[in-house]
Amino acid sequence: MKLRRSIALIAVGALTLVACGTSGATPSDVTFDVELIEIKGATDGIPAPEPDPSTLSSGYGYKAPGEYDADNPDKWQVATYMFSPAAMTVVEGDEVTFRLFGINGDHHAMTVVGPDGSTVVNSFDMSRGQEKLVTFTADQLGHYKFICSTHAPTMTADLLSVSG
Ligand SMILES: [Cu+2]
Repeated sequence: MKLRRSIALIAVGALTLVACGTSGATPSDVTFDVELIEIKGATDGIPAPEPDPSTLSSGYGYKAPGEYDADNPDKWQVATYMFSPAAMTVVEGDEVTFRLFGINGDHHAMTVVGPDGSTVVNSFDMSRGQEKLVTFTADQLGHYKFICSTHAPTMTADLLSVSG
């Protein structure tokens, strides 16, 4: 009888731990400073890339040999637009604010898509030198995608919403 009672108490304790989750984090307000940037790399030390990177994404830039540097016909350059940071984590239920700042690129058209594919933040525009605040509640578990359609498909950021 005592053994059965002990087993029952252990089972209840285990179920309680599972039901309460593991991290104990509670939803709060979270702000991420996200910059819209462009990074570039140039060389004349290796052959030019094939295919032309600008055919792979509107987020990739390419200046071919002869186009990049008139004084050096072998030199070429690649570039890409990105969000920095591009990977963020929140607790489900957090009120998330992106404080965006446009550093590179004259124009970006962006949206936020939820884990279920629904639009969480409608498309909005940003220009170089602008700061903009975008706020939404991360009320779904999983990956939110922050997408720039001007430089798709490579200018994206990922916000992972985890269980508290
Ligand atoms: Cu962009």
